[in-house]
Amino acid sequence: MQINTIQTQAYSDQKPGTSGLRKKVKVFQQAHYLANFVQAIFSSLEESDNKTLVIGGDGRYFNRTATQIIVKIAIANGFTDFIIGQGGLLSTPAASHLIRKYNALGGLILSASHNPGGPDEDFGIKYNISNGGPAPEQYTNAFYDYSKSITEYQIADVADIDLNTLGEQQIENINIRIIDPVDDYADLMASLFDFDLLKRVISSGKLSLRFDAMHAITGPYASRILEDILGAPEGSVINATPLEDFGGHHPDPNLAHAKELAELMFSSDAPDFAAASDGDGDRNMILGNNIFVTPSDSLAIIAANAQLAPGYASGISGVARSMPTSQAVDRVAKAMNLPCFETPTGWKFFGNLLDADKITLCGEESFGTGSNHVREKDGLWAVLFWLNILAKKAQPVSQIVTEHWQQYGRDIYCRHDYEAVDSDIANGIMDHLREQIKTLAGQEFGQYTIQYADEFSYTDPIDNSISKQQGIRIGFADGSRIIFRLSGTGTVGATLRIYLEKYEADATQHKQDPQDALAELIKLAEQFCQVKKLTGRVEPTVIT
Ligand code: G16
Repeated sequence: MQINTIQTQAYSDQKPGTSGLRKKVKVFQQAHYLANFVQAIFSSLEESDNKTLVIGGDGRYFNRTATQIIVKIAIANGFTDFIIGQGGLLSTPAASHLIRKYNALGGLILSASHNPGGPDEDFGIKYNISNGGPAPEQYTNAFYDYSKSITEYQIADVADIDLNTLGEQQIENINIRIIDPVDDYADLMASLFDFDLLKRVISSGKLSLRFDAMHAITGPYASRILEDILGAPEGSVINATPLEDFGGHHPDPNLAHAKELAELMFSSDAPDFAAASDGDGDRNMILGNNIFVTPSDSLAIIAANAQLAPGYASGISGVARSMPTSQAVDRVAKAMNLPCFETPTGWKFFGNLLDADKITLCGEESFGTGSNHVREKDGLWAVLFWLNILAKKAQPVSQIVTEHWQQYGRDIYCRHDYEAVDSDIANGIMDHLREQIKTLAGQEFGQYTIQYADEFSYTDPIDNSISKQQGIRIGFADGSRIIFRLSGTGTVGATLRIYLEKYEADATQHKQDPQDALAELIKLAEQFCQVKKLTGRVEPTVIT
């Protein structure tokens, strides 16, 4: 087999963000752009005898082209065994599972998650390590460093592989397995949840549901598991066919982008339960008849009821949440006498805690929930967990949520995003906040007294690595918080995220609309960061 060495020029913008390298498709289509980054990954990895690689993506535009390029560069770099989802498709949690199950060295996942797809939209690539989780920062920093001075890459001169036909293909000593993307994942889910019970309540219509796959990767997974295996009536999974442009929508499961589903759940036709997932299948949104469950509450409720699912019946070792996620799960952990960790935003920060069995469950406000079953957040897993809880408790979602609040109090929560802000303005806002936090502690603003103001820095308790500048925190004496961060996943300008949280112990106040309950904190946030004044915007781009 001929291996060609191609001369190339370095790009300066290949720094991975919160979750891999995400750019416009047009950026990835520049000469050698993808090849450079893939070579940078392989050249940065330590020598290993393990030559197995998993490859799959969410099916967005450029997925197939990228898969062919990656296979050829991987062959040239010594990989001999490939596990690839049919059609180049794998959900992110399924890819994580395959890396673990087949002891691969790692995997390349092609996705820009919840960002829109299509020739003029976004593409992304990330490397996951042998534990199945996203490469930690020491890896991604090494990829970036290599990419800045790359001069050549290696690529095998072989024909495109057949991505459509299940089974094995051989190119000399190279073994390529095209597998069904859903099979292994469905088996894993059956091992964690009570599928017999779920089959009974779902197929008999006792528990009605709607799942919106948003024309993204979870379509085939949800159709197989919810309809074929668990017996939900045909049509329970909507928008089930993955499309390269997600039907022109943002495959982002939140109240803004899964609007139709949200409207259904607040109408008289609402089923008992509804959920949606994102482009690559790792996020989830949970809804009940007449109620939206915030991701922070969802994590807390799953933790409090974990023993109801067979895979977690023997107990959980601990929990973790990203720093901007509400403190609801902390209250559950305290009551259950479990350790609770606060990590920076990014699933990669949970990996070490999961590997060391310090935690079993973890989650983020950004619609991500997961456990030690894989090393990614997992949308359908969260849906099945909720269905398992609903089936066991035989109560509506709204009752489970309100009773949870009665027991633990409610962390009223919302996030305001200002998208595509000029990067200089956004950086100026953060710099100005950094200045202000030096003197904020102890100051009073209306009913709120500031207890602390700092910039979050994280020391990983397992490997002691330090991650600085992970968001500005303003904490109040009553436990309320305002947090400011710049997103690490956007592809246009900068996205300022403002996270607002207020603790309410009084059950008579639990029905409040978050925007009303948080009104004073929202005003204070603007007073500190002045994003409206500086950008001329009148409201956030998205409220979740
Ligand atoms: C990624 C990360 C998550 C993070 C989210 C938002 O999710 O895996 O850990 O919470 O981005 O990050 P940011 O606030 O920096 O935009 P996904 O679903 O996009 O891969």
